[in-house]
Amino acid sequence: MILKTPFITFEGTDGAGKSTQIALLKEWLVSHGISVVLTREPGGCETAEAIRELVLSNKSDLGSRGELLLYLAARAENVRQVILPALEQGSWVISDRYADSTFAYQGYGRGLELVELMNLNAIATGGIMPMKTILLDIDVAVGKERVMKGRSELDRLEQSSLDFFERVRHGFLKLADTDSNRFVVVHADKSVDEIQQKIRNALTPYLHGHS
Ligand code: Z5A
Repeated sequence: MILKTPFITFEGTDGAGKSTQIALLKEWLVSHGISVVLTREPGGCETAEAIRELVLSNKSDLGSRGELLLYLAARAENVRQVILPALEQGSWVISDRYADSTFAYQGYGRGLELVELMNLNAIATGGIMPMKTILLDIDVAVGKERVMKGRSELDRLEQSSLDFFERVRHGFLKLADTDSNRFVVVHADKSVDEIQQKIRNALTPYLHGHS
């Protein structure tokens, strides 16, 4: 399917600063008269938010395959209920995580077969992939430190080992390397403003003709 308006995703390991950057990007786009719909994964609509609770809960005893299918079920609903309708109405859509999180976390992190994940993801999304993906790349220990600040409890995923997050980070970088037209890799150990400027520079070419 050819998308009329930009569908942008943000990816990265924990604490990379996605939510912070997405909020600033939205302000900037709105100041250019662009209608923006934000979503996140897992989540975005009521059904997918219910799946989010289940998949991130410390009480869930999930194996890799059960976890994978829950992320994909949440995505299918996010695409059907939020992403596609917004794109069809001419809004830009920005998603905090999407398909590349599945490839990086369930593929490189958990060791599930990448080609199978890509096929299953295509079933969940009907083949909808982002126009641009901003990968905020950060040292996993630095990201973890940011996430831990002011938190008394970590969720099921956040409790994974540093080794796991290293594999995920490496996975994201490999994905970016093999699809360099779609990915923009931004080093996330800089100041919030410096990172935001790089993101805006990367998206400036899309401002005209897409508002
Ligand atoms: N997951 C999966 O396995 N498979 C899938 O298919 C999908 C997801 C879709 C979702 O967690 C989990 O599900 C996630 C991947 C997995 N797992 N883990 N672990 P989530 O949505 O709850 O969490 P997250 O996406 O990882 O977000 P986050 O870690 O909370 O962080 P963030 O959005 O990237 O960062 P932030 O909230 O903007 O910033 C974090 C802190 O750092 C905050 O205090 C900021 O003020 C601070 N910050 C931000 N930027 C900076 C800079 N530049 N310098 C210093 N401090 C900063």
